Amino acid sequence: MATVTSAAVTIPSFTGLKAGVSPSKTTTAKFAAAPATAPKLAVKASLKDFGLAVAATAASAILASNALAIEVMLGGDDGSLAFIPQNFEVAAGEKIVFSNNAGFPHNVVFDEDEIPAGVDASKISMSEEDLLNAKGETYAVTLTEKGTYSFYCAPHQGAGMVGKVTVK
Ligand SMILES: [Cu+2]
Repeated sequence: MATVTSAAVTIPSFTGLKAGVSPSKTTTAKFAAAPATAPKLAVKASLKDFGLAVAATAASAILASNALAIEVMLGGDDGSLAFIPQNFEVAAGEKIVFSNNAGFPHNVVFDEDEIPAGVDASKISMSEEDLLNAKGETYAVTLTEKGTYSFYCAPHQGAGMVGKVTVK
């Protein structure tokens, strides 16, 4: 009940401020006030859409740090032993970040018989004994040779934890 009331009060007051401020500033001194008014309005708008603004900032921060990147989860929230997504495409040179999620330990091993000719599986794989043991641990790889690559999780290959990526 309290939240509904405060929301109902807050939103009209924002609207009231915006409607009241912008015309009076602009008419008073067109050239001096106009540049000052625009940033103020922008700030109010971002406050009003605070949740959206935060989400957008987080997303752009991630994009900025990995200009091109795709994230693949290791293990589903439902306990499934799988790569999610299991079959996907990337651009040549796009970073693939495997992120440990659930049902670990996991790892990422490319199948030397199911990768493009000339690619060294050992250079793009984790070693079979190397495992991601905690949630949030990652293994990142960048594939530059076009073609299809099959990979698996050594501990769970028998349980069907396999995946495929097509580099375009
Ligand atoms: Cu696994």
